[in-house]
Amino acid sequence: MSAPILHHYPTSPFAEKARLMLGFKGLAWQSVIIPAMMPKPDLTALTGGYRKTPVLQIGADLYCDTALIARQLDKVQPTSALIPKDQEAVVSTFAAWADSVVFQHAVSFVFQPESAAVRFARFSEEQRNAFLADRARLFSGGTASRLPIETVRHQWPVIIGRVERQLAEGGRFLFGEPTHADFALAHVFWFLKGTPVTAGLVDQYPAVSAWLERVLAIGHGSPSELGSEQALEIAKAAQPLGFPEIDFVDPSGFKAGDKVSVAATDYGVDPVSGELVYSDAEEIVVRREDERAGVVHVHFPRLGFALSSL
Ligand SMILES: N[C@@H](CCC(=O)N[C@@H](CS)C(=O)NCC(=O)O)C(=O)O
Repeated sequence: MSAPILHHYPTSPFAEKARLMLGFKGLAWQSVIIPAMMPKPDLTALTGGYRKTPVLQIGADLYCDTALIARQLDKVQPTSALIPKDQEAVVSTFAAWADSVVFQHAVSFVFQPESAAVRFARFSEEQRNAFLADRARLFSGGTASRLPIETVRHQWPVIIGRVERQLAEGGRFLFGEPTHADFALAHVFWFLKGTPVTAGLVDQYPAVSAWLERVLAIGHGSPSELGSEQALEIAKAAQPLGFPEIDFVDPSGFKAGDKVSVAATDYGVDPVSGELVYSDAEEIVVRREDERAGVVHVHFPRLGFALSSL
């Protein structure tokens, strides 16, 4: 198996989640730095249109969304499971909540005017406008919308207070050993701590702060740098992986061989078109061909993604 390649950029919270999961697994990985906004021509040549950050590449297989990246890392390296089989429901459900509800709270806090001013301090006016226009496009057409700051302020003590009370009882991690749930929550708090205006939303909770230090101390392992052109060459030279024999029947009647498009439903809803080659209860895989990337399989989680006929 070729080494996992993470397409990411330093300030992305979901990328931080993936970097920590790679560090936790102790895998040798390669790092491709991608632009923080569109266009991302080398990334989308691989994914067929999916633009969110991060994306994990293993040879000619592309894994979109950190929920699926966690599952794939468990397949690559089954020891120290991110999603232990006997905690599947609690860990995956908690992680999905952290990645959506808690993250959306953090987005509203971080982009409130006082905090955005600090975050954008080093941007020129042109860069700031370009970034805001890109993020407006990112959110158009999806179900997610920016939560009002009054709402997130009002609800924050519930969200972080529950975690604080649980951790104050003495657990080093949320559910025993570190799992997908810890990384899904930690990247959101890391995001808040990235700006002095929002850091206090985490710092005033001592048990959460001590837990966050433990999770971040896991680190990123030791990635080696790779250019995006080289990542494309690696994909082109590789064959996509095969699939297990399963008897899953898609509830909407899709079958292997159908021409489909897959898109996130919340934001970043750019569709990826191709041939459905595999689907199970968790995952949807589309085969597509690109001049520069060759034949690739693009993998998506079922949860949070819609499948439609072309
Ligand atoms: N559900 C996705 C969310 C990813 C996400 O929202 N990433 C942000 C960066 S933290 C993003 O894509 N922003 C726009 C961009 O990078 O172009 C996941 O788990 O990977």
